[in-house]
Amino acid sequence: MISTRDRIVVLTGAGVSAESGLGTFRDKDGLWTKYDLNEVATPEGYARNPAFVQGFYNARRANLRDAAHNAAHAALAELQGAMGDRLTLVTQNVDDLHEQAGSRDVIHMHGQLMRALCGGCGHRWDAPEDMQPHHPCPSCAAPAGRPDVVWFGEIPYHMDQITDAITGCDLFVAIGTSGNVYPAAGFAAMARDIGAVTLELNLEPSDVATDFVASRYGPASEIVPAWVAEVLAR
Ligand code: BJW
Repeated sequence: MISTRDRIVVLTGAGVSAESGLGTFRDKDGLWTKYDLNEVATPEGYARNPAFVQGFYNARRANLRDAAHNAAHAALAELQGAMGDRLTLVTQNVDDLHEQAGSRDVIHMHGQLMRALCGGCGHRWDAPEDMQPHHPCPSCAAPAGRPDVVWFGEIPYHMDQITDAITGCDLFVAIGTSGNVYPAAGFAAMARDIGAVTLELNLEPSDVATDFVASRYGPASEIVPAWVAEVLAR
């Protein structure tokens, strides 16, 4: 039975922030039902219409400013407090609600909404409230500022660190992610293949549900605190 003495990797997705009022991507009313992902979440879409894409992310940034973390983020922060470095928290989310709840060293594999990236020199800085196309880089002055998020066709961040954590873990837990987007969707299979226990916590079975040996279904704000309480009690 897994306890706080083991090594745990937690992967979170949009479902962990859904009850904070941030929309998911693929659920009914999700972002990808309202926007064409090819237009707002690919380098090609950005090249076609940078003003539209910057506007999309400016609006997301404004939503995030009004959002507060929920009981699922808080429970994971509590678990990290008890486990220290034995817990690795990887998120696909570009929001900062794990940090708001008190988690540290969160691995943002798809970047961060509140950060900007220079497409020229790679410099990063805090994103202004409203980013415009051709936003000048404060380091190299190139008119190449863009949201520091990972679009389709780009390589997610921190892959070596994530792979190392998964191949050394005793338990891999995926929370609130549809298992639709790779490479994150392949992490459970990677963990299973090295002999780790795999657990899915989600509203409903994900696309990769068969890669998990255990699962619990319900709202993250309920099932995550309940699971964390069990681990802390062992
Ligand atoms: C609840 C809940 C509640 C709701 N409680 N649960 C085959 C193999 C490998 C790769 C590919 C492949 N085919 C195509 C690819 C490439 C592509 C890909 O995966 N495409 C798929 C569509 C097939 N992947 C890429 O391009 C990635 N890069 C890449 O592969 O590079 C190559 C490489 C990799 C590694 C090493 C070397 C090279 C990049 C992917 C970038 C994704 N970017 C986005 C946008 C980020 C910026 C932004 O936010 O705008 O990331 S897309 C979007 O999807 C966002 C998310 O992080 C990501 C995942 O979504 P998530 O979190 O799972 O959300 P949903 O909405 O899908 O699911 C929500 C879930 O929550 C649901 O299950 C609900 O039931 C649940 N839920 N309420 C609990 N209250």
